[in-house]
Amino acid sequence: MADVRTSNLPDAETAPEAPLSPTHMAIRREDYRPPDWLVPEISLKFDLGIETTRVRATLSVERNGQHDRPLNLDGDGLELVAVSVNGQPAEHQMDGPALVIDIAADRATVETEVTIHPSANTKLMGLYASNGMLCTQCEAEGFRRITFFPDRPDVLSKYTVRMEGNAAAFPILLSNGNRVAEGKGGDGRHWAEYEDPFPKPCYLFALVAGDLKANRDSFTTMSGRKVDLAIWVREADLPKTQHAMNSLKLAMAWDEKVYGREYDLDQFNIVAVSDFNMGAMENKSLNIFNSAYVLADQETATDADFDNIARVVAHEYFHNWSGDRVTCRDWFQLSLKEGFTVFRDQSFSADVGSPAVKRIEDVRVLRAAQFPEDQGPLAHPVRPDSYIEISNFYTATVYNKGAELIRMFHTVLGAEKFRKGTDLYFERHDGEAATCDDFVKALEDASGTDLSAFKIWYSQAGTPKVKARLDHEGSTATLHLEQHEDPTPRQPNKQPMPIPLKTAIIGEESGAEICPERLIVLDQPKQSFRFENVSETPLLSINRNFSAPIMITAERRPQELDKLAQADTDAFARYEAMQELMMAALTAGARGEPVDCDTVIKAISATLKSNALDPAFKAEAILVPSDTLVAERMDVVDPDAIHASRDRLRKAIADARGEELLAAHRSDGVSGDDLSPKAKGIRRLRTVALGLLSAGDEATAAELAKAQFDRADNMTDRQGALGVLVSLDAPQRQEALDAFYNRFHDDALVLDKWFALQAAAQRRDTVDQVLKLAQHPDFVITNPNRLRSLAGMFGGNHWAFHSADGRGYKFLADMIIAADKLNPQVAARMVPAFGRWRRFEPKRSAMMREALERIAATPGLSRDVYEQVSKSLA
Ligand code: 0A1
Ligand code: ZN
Repeated sequence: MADVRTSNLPDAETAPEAPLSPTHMAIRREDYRPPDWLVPEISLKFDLGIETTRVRATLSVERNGQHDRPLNLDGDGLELVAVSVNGQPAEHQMDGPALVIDIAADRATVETEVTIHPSANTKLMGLYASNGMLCTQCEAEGFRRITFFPDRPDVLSKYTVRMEGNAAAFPILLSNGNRVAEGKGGDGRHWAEYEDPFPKPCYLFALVAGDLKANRDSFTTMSGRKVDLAIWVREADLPKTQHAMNSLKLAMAWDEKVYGREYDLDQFNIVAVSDFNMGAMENKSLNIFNSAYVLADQETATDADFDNIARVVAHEYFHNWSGDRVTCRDWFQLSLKEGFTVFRDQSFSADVGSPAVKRIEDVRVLRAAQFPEDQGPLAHPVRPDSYIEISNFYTATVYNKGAELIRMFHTVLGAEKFRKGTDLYFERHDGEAATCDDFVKALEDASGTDLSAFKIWYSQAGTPKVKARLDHEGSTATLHLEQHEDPTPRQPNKQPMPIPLKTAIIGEESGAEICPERLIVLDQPKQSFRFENVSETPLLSINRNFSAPIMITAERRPQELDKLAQADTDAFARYEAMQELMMAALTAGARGEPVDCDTVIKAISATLKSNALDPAFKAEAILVPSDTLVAERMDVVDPDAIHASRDRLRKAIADARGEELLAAHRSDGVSGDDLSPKAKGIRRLRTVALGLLSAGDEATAAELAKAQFDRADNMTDRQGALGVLVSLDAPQRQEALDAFYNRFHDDALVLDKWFALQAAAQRRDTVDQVLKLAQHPDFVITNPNRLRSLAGMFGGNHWAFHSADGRGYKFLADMIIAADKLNPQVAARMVPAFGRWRRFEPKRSAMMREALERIAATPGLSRDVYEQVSKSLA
């Protein structure tokens, strides 16, 4: 480890940025300066209306340090009515959208009054209207769309909030903290006042006003305090809130047990809204959620939906400590709260479900979303060095790779020392805005371990590639490892990383762990490690449980992988062996080389027949890697060749092992309301087996799928069956789609599934279907969930999006351009589908580039989309 540098990569810092337009300037991490003025207290008064809302803000401001710079308050789209300082009308200037006030004294009271227009707010940032209610989204920079304020996370204030509005339109008025007063006004109006005792950055401010009903419950904390819990939804949705409530209580108990973290206020509210840019938001004591992560029942939500709700409810709750009590100094430190909180929610989901399956799912997400990001033009470190629009950095790198980084600390330190470290971190930085370095320092100080070498994971972008080879002589096996880091944008020269690899040796004959698992840390470009007492032919089991977020190529024969797939003592490594086996066949097929289907078929058959494996694991293990994952392994991507290779392998499996797949498909004995890991596993295997069967005899598979669809007493089976049917050419396809639509068209979240399933269909005419769906009366471009269901889902449908005639590219580019005029944040999140254009065969590569250029040339492009397209083209 001694050789690994942890400095900030000098060559990278001086490398040129993407070309920037003068209005779209980059913000740089190294330019951080503490705030000129602090705002210890703020009082907000809202006169609420859907069309127009009036906001009066009273800020107590304090000069921070010795300087004579004016008070600079961020604003965005605010109509200024009045400004005063210490009660007197004040001189002020506008610097672009910001309000600048010269203040002679070191302290002052500044009052502003503005009007804003929630119903015209299609960006869904700041205060906006959704389904007749008003709600806020302030992370990252939405508060400046509500009032003038130093909108940065290192300005922490105590909030008092008074809301007044029509009692019939807004019977429920909520904000952060405790409700301290309420009353009635004239003209059918009423008001409520809230105080939040914990100083917070403005991105955690929230307000909700609307006609909502609550599912109420309570939780008694470990010190015996009773917390009132409420989940607020429209009345008709109340029956769908119980799973979210159960998840919340589980998360509260888990954070006490595993991290010693207790909830700190008397109330905790969750509100579900149907128009929301992201998943959910951790506003102090008033979490606001995309309704997709709150509402569920057996009829309308799949097992995956239930799991996602538990995960997101826990994630937002965990932010109360990792995010709210300790927040980020600046947005470059975003992973301080997000990477850590994702690690916490992953650990929670593993503990309440099946740890092996959860790890497989997490790694699949990482590979499908983060690895491509890390190897493409939008690659950035977990702690980025610069950004144009911070919303573009809520990425898989900051969240999921950030979580892997925390996991590595956990692995290297062990659970006990890691916990000591987090205890110290929370104690040391409570009430502060901290940095990633502060986090590592707390882990180091509490554990007495030098972690400095690992800090390069924060600053160096790109996925390390490791080659592994195991030699065997006498009773010694030697593992030879080599690491390599490719250049990424603005980081042309890389340094070796410390890579913690959990490694064991399995005996080929005995199938036993002949050298028990040990943690080795590869921290040189090349290194060898010895294993003694090797008494039989050794098989290499490496990066067990995916201990490091890397790509590893181990020299292993198909027969070795087959053996490991059955015998490895680490469940994740068993899954990996199976995936490697399939991946080798798929990439060979895509390159037009001979394919060894037999070993794959044998391994799948053994997995299906095993009595030792549970159904959920079997389903994951036999799932053939997606086109997207295969494309990541190809030097030149030809989507048709990849798709054909995958179809051939699936067909070979279906033809050879139809009976076993049918048995797995038919295995039953669970009812739809059984949400145990076992029941979920049986349902998952049922549909995965059906999917494989559909690659064989289509007509039979269509019958089986339609039977599953018709018989289903739960959404998992129903959606699973429809997901298979949509890709088939059988009469049952349209029948099932129509039946689904007719039954669920009034339920927005289920209708999203109807759009998404068709956008994900593996068919030659998917582009045509998607174009038609974009004209469907139920397609609403202003609703982020609906837009993602159609356009976002289509962008991830590798074969269809990359259709050779370029119509997929045209469709998505048109959608991005149209959406950008309404909601830049959501539009920008669809750009990465074009990001890897350089890796495609020349015809598609040129068309993808043209699509990006056309978006770039659109007049009035938002900062969000501009940053993504200009970096993709650079
Ligand atoms: N902090 C939230 C994510 C989030 C970020 C931005 C948002 O507004 C557009 C909304 C939510 C989380 O990690 O849950
Ligand atoms: Zn988060």
